[in-house]
Amino acid sequence: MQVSHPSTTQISSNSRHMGLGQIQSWSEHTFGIAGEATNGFFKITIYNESIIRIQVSKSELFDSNPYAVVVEPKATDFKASETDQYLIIESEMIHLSLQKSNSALCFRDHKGNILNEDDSLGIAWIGTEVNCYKKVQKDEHYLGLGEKTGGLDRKGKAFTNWNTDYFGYGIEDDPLYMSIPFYLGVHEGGNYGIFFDNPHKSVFNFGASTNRFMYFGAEDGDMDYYFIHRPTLSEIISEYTHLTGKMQMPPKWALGFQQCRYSYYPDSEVKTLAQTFRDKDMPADVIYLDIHHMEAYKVFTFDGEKFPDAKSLIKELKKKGFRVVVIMDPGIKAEDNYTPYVEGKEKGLFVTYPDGQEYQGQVWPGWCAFPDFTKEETRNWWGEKMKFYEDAGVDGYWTDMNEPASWGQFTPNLIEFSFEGTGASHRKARNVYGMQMARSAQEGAVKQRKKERPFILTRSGYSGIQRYAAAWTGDNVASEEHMLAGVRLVNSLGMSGVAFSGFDVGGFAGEASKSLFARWMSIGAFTPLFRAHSMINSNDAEPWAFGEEVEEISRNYMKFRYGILPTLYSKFYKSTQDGLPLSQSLAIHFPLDKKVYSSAYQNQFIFCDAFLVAPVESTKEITKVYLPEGGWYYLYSDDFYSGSKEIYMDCPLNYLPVLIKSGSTFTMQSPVSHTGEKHDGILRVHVYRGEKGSTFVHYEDDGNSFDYTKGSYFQREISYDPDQKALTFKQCDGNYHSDFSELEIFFHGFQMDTVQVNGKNHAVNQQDFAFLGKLTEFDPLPEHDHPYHEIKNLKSIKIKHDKNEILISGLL
Ligand code: MIG
Repeated sequence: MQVSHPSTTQISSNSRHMGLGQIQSWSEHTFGIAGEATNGFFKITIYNESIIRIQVSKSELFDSNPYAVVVEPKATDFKASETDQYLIIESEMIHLSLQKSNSALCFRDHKGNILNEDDSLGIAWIGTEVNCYKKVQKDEHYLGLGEKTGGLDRKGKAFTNWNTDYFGYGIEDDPLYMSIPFYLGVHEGGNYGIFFDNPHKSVFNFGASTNRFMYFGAEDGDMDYYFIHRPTLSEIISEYTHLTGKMQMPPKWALGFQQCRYSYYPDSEVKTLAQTFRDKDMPADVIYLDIHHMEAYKVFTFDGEKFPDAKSLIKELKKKGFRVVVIMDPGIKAEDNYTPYVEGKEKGLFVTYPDGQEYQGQVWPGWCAFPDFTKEETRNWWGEKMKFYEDAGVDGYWTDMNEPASWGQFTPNLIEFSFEGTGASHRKARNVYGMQMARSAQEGAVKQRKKERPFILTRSGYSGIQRYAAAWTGDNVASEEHMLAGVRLVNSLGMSGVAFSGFDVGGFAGEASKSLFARWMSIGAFTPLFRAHSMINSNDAEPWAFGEEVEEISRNYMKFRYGILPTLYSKFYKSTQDGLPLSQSLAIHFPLDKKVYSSAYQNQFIFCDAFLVAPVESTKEITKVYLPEGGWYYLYSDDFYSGSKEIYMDCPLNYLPVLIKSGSTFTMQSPVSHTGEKHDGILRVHVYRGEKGSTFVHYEDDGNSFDYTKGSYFQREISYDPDQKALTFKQCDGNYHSDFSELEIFFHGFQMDTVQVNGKNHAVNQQDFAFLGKLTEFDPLPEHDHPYHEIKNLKSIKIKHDKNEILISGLL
């Protein structure tokens, strides 16, 4: 067969559209098909019944990214065939056709519904740039794409993936710190996900400046994407994390409240800070040391004056139940007698110009060399250097500036990275750099300490970052709109595999008003990462710095957060298994419900599968809330609303609108001042009457070690079945002895006076109950109106908790 290849000179000099062209030949390989078209090569690989990988390259040697995908294709039944016009490849879930004349792809579900199809322009190049043009399906919505600003629905907008340090970004600005080239498509024909695994600078255009198509593409490299189809978005997100990995179980303390500031120093200030949390009865677990902990901003040092004895300081903080997280920036001061610099230089671990000269950029310490984290040797070396912090007792690491950032914010593209030995320029390596730094921090901490789980928080990242670190959304601004934008960012990150994320509560740049801070704290309590932070030279921004009202509101929500620790911990564990986020945009559950995308409701989300949170500006006293189908209980009073409607709801500053999904269950514990403190041994189980039931998987382990991976955990299903009118605690799994010896079960929305526990009658108690404390009635009158809600006559029982099955029936 005659195949004509354009010469390389022609390609590089011709900056015009060139399609993949006509299919010339094809053949089957173990996991799919591969072949040649007029202008390039293609390979289609069935990863499993719901994932198909599409690769198109100008070279027979496809260029794949070694960093994101962690699984190999698994042997899956598929059928490849050919008609006059098409090549067809089918798995159980996906039917894919490839039009021979122009190589355009069309993905259908097994019923024949079109899920996603190429425009006739298909996959094509413009010089080195490669793009894939897709038809927009009727009423299609686009979701996800990780840390992207803007609305929940990405339609009509274009986004760039190029990790960028963006201080005080606006709520429509792009790009930010992290790149996750994965989006979800939703329309009547079905749901799908596309993960474009090309780390070069890439673009996703969902219809900006064009009404013909949507497209995604990159400056260089291959067209290499994974098409994922399952019926629900949850399953698609799960499959995406099957490809790119799941978060590891964080230490329990990382779920507590975290206090940061740029920067707390000297040591006496840090001690006072810790003591103030305890004195004020505000639970907290983590204190951060920002860049002032270092001597002249040199990583792996403590400033001798500000922190003369970091080890003793950390020891003292630990006694109070605090953990310490230190910041690490990648830049290493280029200074001849500074050991990390000398070593890195000697071992050739730094990024260089193509002629071998060390690359330097300016950051806090002055001119710096940059460790090449795309090289295993560098990652290991950095991990060993962390011994400095490990010896001082540091518990967690915060990898900042890892885009990488430097003054001037414009790294020259020619500098060279190892890219696991294959070599790559900055164009290809930038977007994965931060992720490899976070990886190095995680692996380093695990290697050093062996027994304790580390916590890593990163600013930059790429697809798969969830395996190594939690993420925060960088330098946000103290404004109402930023608070809400942060919720969307977290929800979007969640749809993109990053389950553990948060924003700087209170806003990093600028000054939060009293009400803004209070509202932000209440939203933060329902965010996977609950961390307050603020900028250098800004006013104090601890939860007590805004006056008594704000302090009381903050305390209430901090305590509620600690109350739901058993739920949080269980749901974090669940996420390590299924990859699903803790904060779930309503769109995940109701993708075809247009209301979910409206500007009024796009910020709403479901937290821990039970709490419907409707974030709202602190300046509002009343807000509209959208209640999706089902029934909903107002958290604070148990007032019941039937769903599929919009309601007006009061949102006084002391009550963030939160509703509980009928039929759901969550668990709580007694108040503690930090996650390591012993609770009273009673697991409070809150069950909400509903037409549909649910299963809550309760999970416990020691909270800190890796023993759970060897069976030392306690897990059991708690199932509420409205048809059987029963709540069942299934036989427990695992050999960890539960921390809870008793169960107190609260029945919300139920009427009975007696239940049967394992067949025996058991009287039901009844008392008024409040999730949040009553606010002091300050004199003179407070600035805001503070109503007080209680749940009247809440029914409950108390019983023993052990490993055996418990059946509670007669729930009416
Ligand atoms: O150039 O370490 O986003 O959280 O406090 C600023 C100082 C560097 C940026 C981070 C911010 C941190 C700050 N860092």
